[in-house]
Amino acid sequence: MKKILLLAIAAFTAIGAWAVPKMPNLKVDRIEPTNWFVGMKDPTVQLMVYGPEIRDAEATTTYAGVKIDSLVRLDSPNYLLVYLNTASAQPGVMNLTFKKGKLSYDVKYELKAREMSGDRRMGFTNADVLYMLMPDRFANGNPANDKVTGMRSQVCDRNKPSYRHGGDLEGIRQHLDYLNDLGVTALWFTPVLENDSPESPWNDTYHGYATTNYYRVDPRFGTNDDYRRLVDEAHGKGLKVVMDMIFNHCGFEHPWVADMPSNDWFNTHEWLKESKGTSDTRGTSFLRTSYKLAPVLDPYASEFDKKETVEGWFVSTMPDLNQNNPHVMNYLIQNSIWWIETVGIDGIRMDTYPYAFAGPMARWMKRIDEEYPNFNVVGETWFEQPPYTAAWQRDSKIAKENSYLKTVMDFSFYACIDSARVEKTDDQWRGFNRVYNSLVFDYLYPNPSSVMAFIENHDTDRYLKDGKDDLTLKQALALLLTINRIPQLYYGTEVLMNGTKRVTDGNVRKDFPGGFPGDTHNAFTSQGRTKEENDMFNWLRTLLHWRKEPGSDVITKGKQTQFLPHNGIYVVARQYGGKTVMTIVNGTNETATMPVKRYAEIIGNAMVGRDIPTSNHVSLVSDITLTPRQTLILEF
Ligand SMILES: [Ca+2]
Ligand SMILES: [Ca+2]
Repeated sequence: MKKILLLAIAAFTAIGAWAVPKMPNLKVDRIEPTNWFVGMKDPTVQLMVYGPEIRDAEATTTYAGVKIDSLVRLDSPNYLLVYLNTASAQPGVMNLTFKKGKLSYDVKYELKAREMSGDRRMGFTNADVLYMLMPDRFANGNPANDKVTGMRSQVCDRNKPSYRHGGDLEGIRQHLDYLNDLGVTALWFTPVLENDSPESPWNDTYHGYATTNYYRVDPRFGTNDDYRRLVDEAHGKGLKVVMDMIFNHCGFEHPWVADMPSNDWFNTHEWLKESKGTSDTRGTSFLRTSYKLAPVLDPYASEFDKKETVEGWFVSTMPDLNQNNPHVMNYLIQNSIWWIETVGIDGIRMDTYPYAFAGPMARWMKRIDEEYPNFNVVGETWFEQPPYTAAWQRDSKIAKENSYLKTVMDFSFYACIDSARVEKTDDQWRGFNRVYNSLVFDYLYPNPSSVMAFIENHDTDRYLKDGKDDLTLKQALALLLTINRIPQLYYGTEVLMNGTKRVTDGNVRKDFPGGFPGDTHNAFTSQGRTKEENDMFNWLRTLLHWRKEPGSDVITKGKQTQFLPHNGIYVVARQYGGKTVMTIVNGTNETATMPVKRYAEIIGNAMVGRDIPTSNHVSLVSDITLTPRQTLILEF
């Protein structure tokens, strides 16, 4: 009896729900891109319109020169894609009218004049030295934005290595003179876009790789206007800015996750669920990527392995975007152009490059090249064998398809230099032999001068590990800054910052001393630095400033010659316009002798060389004796 009554109530409730007519609704919550630009080589733009049940609306405009090419209705009722053609439009605020039955909704949409024309000086080359930093960990210029009301995380705690520490764009802006004094020429900082995720032990958000809004700087770093101001001031001081972007995935709290625009917006995979049954902490089915990039280029790779790498999620909080959906890719391509036009960035560092679908990524690179021929993009290609990374560089003869990616990262150099730090250079495989053997493969790169090298970054141990050994650090930096590469430094190397990932990634992402309120140790000033820090800073500063001199085109254009390590000593030379630079490193912990006759083809008639960092003069007519782990960068 009781059961029947309950059923009756349920039936009544259901009928009641049917009986109440639904209020018709038509409203636009947001449009992305938030504005667009006229004068682009490709005049079409995809507007992603967000609004409850907007999918079934019609869209019109009466703005002169703008034509609506098509409307694309996705699986979710709450998005509508409007493709505009702006070929003959003038800058101004256009009207867009959305209509559904008798309902009508008007919005204004701005078409700005294009600011960053194709011939503007931009991009970065081997004449630059990139300085990579993490905004949360470099300097806190505005303690008022450390916690922002309304954000999901309200934690800012410098005692916790995996939580936010309060650094921001203002902190970077306040230290541009420090960076200029050090002598770097370009800044790459980890992503600055909104990462509005809850804080949890598995979900640190300070690193910025889980975007929740592609058109907004995270308010804990500042505003979009702050970003523009920082770029403008950096340019005023001769510093370029490289923006870190992620096309492979977004953050779990991006609105696309709760309300998927289309069923194939993300790579979700029923087939993977069945085969591995993985689910994340929130119960969402997903498959983690294997983190193995080999299958992407492996001629023998199984379809399973390829899919797992490219379509698996990076982590449970980073849903994997499906770039094969052309609307997803249009969204991402436009987003990169929007930031170039809006803040004037000089380059992009693309995260997890081979984890995204290669074809659509190549389409992106071609589009950027068409709009900004001088622009440069470096892709994170984390594989430690040069034949792999070489295949990702534009115009590679060993790739199946052209990536059109101008710059790749040299993880081989990183791995070799890391091993050479502790290994004696003796047989033909160990120590600096590794670096020699790695550079051999430059015959595979279409453009070795456009490969980016580094000795550490935010994802690796610090070069120094837990030590402070500046002798091997100087060896690594001397090679990094004189071989045929675009060099990239990591913040704090200049003041001997160390740490390993053994316990937490936060240990390789420590706060820069002096960047935070209450710091008693201030490494931003020579007075605040210790003697050891000043020794390292000044050594590097001298080398970086020398590298910027007009006469240093021996570095950018010079022919490179390397000698097989002999007596434990590794020598690489660069020569151009009658000038020679010879980088000499003693890869042993003993005194070693360098017989000058062996290097006669480089030394020629020169009698003496000047060591660039110390200005000491070294005779080239008699054999050179090197102290344990000594470095010389001789110019003659
Ligand atoms: Ca702050
Ligand atoms: Ca992917």
